[in-house]
Amino acid sequence: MKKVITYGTFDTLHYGHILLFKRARALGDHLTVALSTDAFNARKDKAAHFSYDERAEFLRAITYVDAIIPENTWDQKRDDVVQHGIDVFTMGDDWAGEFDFLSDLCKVIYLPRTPRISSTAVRNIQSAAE
Ligand code: C2G
Repeated sequence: MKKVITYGTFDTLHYGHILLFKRARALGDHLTVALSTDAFNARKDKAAHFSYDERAEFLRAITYVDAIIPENTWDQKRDDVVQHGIDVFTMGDDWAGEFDFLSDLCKVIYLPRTPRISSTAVRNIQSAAE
């Protein structure tokens, strides 16, 4: 089984995230999503609208996602790749080059980011509609 992993906050889930999961899953037979915890979001200085449990609930509803693990630190990726037997690490290309250090352990692929959509944009649409 070819295992793929990707990392992120995935707040205010939108089709950019869904397209990422779809393409990531197509790189293998199993996709693990390392979901940023609320504490790690604080370290990323990223204020998520939804809690870890709520964001994990969203991901569990997505057919492309096979497993969810918590992302607690920047430094856990190498251990994750080894412990979970990961063959492919993938992220959107706004991260291009940032994780090449994993290439001795697994394939590293950056996927084109979906244009014109972001969690911030979705939140702005929501607040404008209220
Ligand atoms: N993404 C995308 N298209 C968008 C928005 C996001 O492809 N329109 C991708 C990003 O490139 C990223 C993933 O969706 O690969 C998750 O994005 P975020 O939830 O913003 O996660 P981020 O803050 O980038 O956290 O250790 C890595 C970090 O946890 C990544």
